[in-house]
Amino acid sequence: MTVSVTQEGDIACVTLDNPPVNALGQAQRAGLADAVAQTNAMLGLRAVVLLCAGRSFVAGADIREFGKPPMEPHLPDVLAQIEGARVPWIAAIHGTALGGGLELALACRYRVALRSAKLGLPEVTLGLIPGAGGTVRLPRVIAAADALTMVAGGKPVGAMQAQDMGLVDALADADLLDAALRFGATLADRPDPGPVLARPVLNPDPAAFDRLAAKLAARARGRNSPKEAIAALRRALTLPASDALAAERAAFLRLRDDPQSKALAHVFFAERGAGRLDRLKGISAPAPDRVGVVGGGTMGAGIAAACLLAGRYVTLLEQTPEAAEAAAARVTGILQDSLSRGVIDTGQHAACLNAFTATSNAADLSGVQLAIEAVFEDFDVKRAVLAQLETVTAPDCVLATNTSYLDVTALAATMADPSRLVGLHFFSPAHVMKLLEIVVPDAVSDNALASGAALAKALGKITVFAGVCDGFIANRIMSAYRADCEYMLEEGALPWQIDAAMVDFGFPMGIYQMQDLAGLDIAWAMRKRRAAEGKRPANYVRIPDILCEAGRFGRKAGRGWYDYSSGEPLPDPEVERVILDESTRKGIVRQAFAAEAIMARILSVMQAEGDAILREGIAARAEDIDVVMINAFGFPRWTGGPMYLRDQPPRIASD
Ligand code: 3H9
Repeated sequence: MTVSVTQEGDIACVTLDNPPVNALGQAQRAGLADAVAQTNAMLGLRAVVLLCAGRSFVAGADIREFGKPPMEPHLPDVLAQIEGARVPWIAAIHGTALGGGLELALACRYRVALRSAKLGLPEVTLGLIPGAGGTVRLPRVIAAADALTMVAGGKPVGAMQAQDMGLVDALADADLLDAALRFGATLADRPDPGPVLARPVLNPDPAAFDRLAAKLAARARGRNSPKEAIAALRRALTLPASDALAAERAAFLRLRDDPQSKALAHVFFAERGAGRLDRLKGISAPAPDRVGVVGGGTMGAGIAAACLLAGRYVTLLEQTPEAAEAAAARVTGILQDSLSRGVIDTGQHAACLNAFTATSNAADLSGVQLAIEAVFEDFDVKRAVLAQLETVTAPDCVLATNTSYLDVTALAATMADPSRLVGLHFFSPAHVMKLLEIVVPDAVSDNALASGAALAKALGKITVFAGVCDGFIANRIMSAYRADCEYMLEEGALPWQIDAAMVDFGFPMGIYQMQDLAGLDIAWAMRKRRAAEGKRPANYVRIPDILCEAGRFGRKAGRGWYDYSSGEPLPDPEVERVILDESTRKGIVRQAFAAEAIMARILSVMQAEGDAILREGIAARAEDIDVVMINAFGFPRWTGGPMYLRDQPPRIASD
């Protein structure tokens, strides 16, 4: 039974129960339609409260049904029945009311929400627009501009903001059902606002709407759905409600078959599947509460801040009191910034500060349950830190290395107990970037792996398990396509042409601007180390070394692949001359590269490296590689990722 009806005095309670997030599939739609018929037939009712069992209100239509033929009853019809019910329905919202879930709540006459609840229409993030009246009902409940932001931006709002907007009629602190029943008892004293669809749209200021629409459309870049969402909102403001509803439904059904929405659904499920590892089935570990971080540079401070923001106690170890103080300043700077940007409130900020200790005394790590080293990327340095950690922490404390490239199995082999070591590869800035690669060395215990995974979940990271190899998944693929881009430079392309091709494809920035932002000197130092170890390939490209020798370390130096003297990245004739000279020196006849040819090459290198990674068992599934490339390097999400894209018909990268 997914929908049940009970009675509390003169109020009926309709409870939807479809774990884990009450997604609306055919059975739930049918159950709701039955509940409308049943409650319509009940005598002496004042109202109906609609609530959900489990951790959340409705998270939307069941995305798993999208690839299948539509099944009756359709959601718009069920919502019309709720809106036209004999007595008003009150949605009682906890957790999240998203997509079809918020549309369901909008078909109710009133909405009561727990303070912690979130409400939103995130369909654009799935390449869709609302398909059950969301674009038509929302601007009849909140101001048109707010509705546009929610529909075309896709970001949910908190219940308190929703109340300010007029989307929520009452807030509850704890007992939601009780609050909804009490709200129901007051209905006789309130003027009836009538069914939402019968109300006029709110504040349809066309000029303000157009300005906001232009801003949101610019942000959409290659994605089709935000532009469709804007068009749907525009129709809702100008057409009769019934016409706008019909047009919204037609657009929703069209977009549901659009390659972008199929790709985005692939990513949605891939991100949720990536954090699963067969060997951990049935094994769970509590997320460590007390975390140690060794090294307080940019990465270590970011990791410490990420842990604090996720409610952990953090002890950060540096080599000297001065270094500990500098690291503490970095961490508190991040926390202050999080406070200023509204990521945390003053209470949470104070709690983070209380939970944080920076020290130069290794013994202070004795009580931590998991310690992450984020020290200089050098095998011997990391080996020494791990040896120290083994002596100062308890034997059951999990140890983690944040190395980007080093052999984690070899590092573990230097330890007294190699089963304690797991790789936790964060991306910088660690408190912002969603991706975390969990690197699985040969000797790691299930418990250490499960603890690392539990910490990642507590930090809200998208996790992907990776085997041990040079660069794991993300950096290995990046190294491969970066190398090929350098060959393209020698063969005839220029950095700004390669960057433009990548941006046109949908990347937020090209590989050369990205390198300039990160700084060219770290990779240069690594190349020199590898050369000293005799690891220089025969067809080595010298161009980046020549730039570094000239002090062109990127944005921070004002010069790198680009010239930043004006503040903006500008193509630089000096860089072009270095590239042309190198082509001449190697006897390469330069040829022009079209943007499509550049992208085709980059994609084929990514896919070939991805295939090698799968063959070697470094990644378990092709979709794990998609998840990594999207979240580490901004590979355009709406294409589904490089591995997914390869199996699709061409031309889905842009509209
Ligand atoms: C829509 O509503 C269209 C309508 O306008 C029109 C209709 C006509 N369907 O994320 P989690 C699964 S479009 C099916 O790990 P969390 C998810 O796969 C939809 N399954 O938990 C996972 O399964 P598993 C608009 C869904 O607590 C499990 O639930 N709605 C759906 O971190 C737990 O998910 C959205 O875009 C679904 N709609 O986050 C919201 N949602 O355990 C999409 C979740 O087998 N959902 N699952 O891996 C979310 O954003 C997050 O899941 C949510 C919970 C915030 C709700």
